[in-house]
Amino acid sequence: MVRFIFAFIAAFALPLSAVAQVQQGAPNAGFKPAFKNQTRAPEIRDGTRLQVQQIASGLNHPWGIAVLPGGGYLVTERRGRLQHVSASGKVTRVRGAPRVAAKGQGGLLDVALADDFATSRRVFLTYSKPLSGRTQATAAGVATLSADASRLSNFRDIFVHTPGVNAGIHFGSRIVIKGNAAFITVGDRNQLKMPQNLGTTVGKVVRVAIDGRVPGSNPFTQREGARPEIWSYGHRNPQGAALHPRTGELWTLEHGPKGGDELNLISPGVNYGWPVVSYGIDYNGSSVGRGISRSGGMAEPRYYWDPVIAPGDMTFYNGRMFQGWNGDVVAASLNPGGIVRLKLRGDRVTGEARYLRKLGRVRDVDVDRDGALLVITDDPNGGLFRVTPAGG
Ligand SMILES: [Ca+2]
Ligand SMILES: [Ca+2]
Repeated sequence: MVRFIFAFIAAFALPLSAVAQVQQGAPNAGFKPAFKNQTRAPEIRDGTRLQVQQIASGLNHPWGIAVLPGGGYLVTERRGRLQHVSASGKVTRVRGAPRVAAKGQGGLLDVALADDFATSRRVFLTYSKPLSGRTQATAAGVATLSADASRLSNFRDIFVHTPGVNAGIHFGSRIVIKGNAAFITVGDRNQLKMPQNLGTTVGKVVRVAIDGRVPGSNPFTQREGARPEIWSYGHRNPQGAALHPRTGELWTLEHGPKGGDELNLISPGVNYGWPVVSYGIDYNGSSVGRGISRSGGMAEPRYYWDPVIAPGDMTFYNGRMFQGWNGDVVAASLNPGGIVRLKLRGDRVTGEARYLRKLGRVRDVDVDRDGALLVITDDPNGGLFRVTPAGG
């Protein structure tokens, strides 16, 4: 009888511990986390199963989605086209987008609507802007969308990173609108000295007013030699950003090197550490800088992945369709692909789950008007998909 009980416990206990974390590869860097559940949090096991419906195909490396309040979507294609996708999936080009430097990871990148879009029809785009001397910069601009969604008019920049850099990678480039302010994430453009240098807007999160002026309340407006647009610094390649629906806080997702993708809670004036600290290692296997993951005065990521998820954009689920998901982070993954869900308690992660890896490289994720999830896939024949709970 005793032997039977032990056998029963062993049989029961082993699978439970084996599924405690999301299945993933061995760590690349293997740093010790700074606090419990900073990485490899327990797997969320609430039985959610998902189904996928394709709305549109033939999108060329789509990068950003915006959900139109009257139905339909705007989708950027990296090569430089803005597309309107109707609710039934008809794709038509929107004229009037800016000329882009479609090189490497650069091109037409994010799209967002003004909070008062229903009346103003204002649309924001981010892109890699061609500058003189073969350099480019992450830029953001605003334009007005025609009533029939066929045309943007009066496009003008509200932010251009400085100085221009000749590099085809790490543009960052999410834009998040909060009333009269725009937060724009700017990657390091492969310039390792810039993220810690307050004299440049490369490797930063910036905040500008939606008309392009710099708010006097930004953290470095009084600091001599600092760019006044800077909101936070020490970023590598933040390609995800969203406002928490309850607290209004800005959260970002950032590509690390090999290992060390980060979820950050952004506070003004704070240093997020790149390239001084990282939970990853260089692609060639050597350490980043001095090979340390933390240092005084540099903010810890709220969560990190090692091996990486290669994050695209993120959203906070806020809807009625997915029971138990409200307030959860939903992140796009380019590699291994699909979507990643994180459950939060305050600013700590308590659980992780992954879904839809079969979709491959997901660049953006959003919530549709009825609470369905929307994803776009990064592919020459990319798709726009609606994701809903399976069964019921
Ligand atoms: Ca960091
Ligand atoms: Ca998005």
